[in-house]
Amino acid sequence: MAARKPSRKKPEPAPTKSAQTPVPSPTPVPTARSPWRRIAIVLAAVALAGLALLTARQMSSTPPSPPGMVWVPGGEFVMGSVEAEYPDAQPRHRVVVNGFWMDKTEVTNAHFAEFVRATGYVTVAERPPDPKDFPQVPPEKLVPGSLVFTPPKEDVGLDNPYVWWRFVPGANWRHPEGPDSSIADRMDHPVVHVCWHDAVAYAAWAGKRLPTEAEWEFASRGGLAEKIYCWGDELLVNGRWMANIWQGRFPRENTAEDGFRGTAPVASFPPNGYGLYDMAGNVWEWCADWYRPDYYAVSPRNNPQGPHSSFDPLEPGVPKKVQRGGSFLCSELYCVRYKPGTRGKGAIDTGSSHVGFRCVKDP
Ligand SMILES: [Ca+2]
Ligand SMILES: [Ca+2]
Repeated sequence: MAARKPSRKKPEPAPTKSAQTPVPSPTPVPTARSPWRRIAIVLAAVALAGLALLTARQMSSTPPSPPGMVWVPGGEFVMGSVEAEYPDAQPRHRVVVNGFWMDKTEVTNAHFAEFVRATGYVTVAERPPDPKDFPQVPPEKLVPGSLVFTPPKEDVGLDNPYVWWRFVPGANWRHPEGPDSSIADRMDHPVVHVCWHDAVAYAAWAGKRLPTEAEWEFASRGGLAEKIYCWGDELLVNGRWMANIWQGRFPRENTAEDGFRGTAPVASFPPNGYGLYDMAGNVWEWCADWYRPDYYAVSPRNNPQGPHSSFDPLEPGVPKKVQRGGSFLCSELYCVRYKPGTRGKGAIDTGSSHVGFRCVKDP
């Protein structure tokens, strides 16, 4: 009888790296290579830990933004306008600003209502004017109120703004067009009829401050160098309006092609490169600086804070602060001051239906 040929057991497949079930490894047998592998692993771990620490330190240099704000990194930029019709925005000059946080949007009616609820603050437009400040005005005419844009019925010349601005008794931030108007359906619109003092009071309550004019312009440019608009060099982008300004023949005809005849809810248009909304149009925004038309010739390079006092040759006795960004009343035909290099100004005790503000905060 022939001897039975011993069968060869089919070998087990060798485990592969892709095996789903881990096979318990036997007690490791020291080899000549293993100490070096362990050293390499330890060194790699140390390197990774160092990298993680470095990254954490870098991140901690820009801590998380406070609610509703974005970080605007500091930097150097060219401030001002090349356009000859804006001599107060010349000469263009190089400016460096430090980084800061800025409110993403204009301060809204909802924000301002929260401030008034918490503090009982009464805006300047809600207070009766002091007869000492207006000796020529009969006392019975000294009533609280504010300036409301009131379009004329027919075409008018563009050289006299008093034609379309009217003092309305009882107009204030709660009643933007007068006592019969309301902000009930405009809580997400920018607050208006706030003067510079009102804006400063809000900022102090919020633990913030008003931006300097240089910070405001740097922020509005959104990281783009020397562009005409906050978003580039073209007014319309793919046929779309990029800001709430005016279309039609100012001041009589308002076609509202951009979707809004007056103020718009904040952030109705795309943000700029820093994530800031309405840095062009919607409402003018108060800055911290006094206004002088000749300041750019003497402005320091680093973090300019504005001149020590105000002077506007058009109204020499009226102290004015800078306003920036233009409003829903700006158009290509009249007041193109929604462009980032241009400037506005306003008496510190006077608001109107197209002036608001936003705040900044230091790290
Ligand atoms: Ca509009
Ligand atoms: Ca604005």
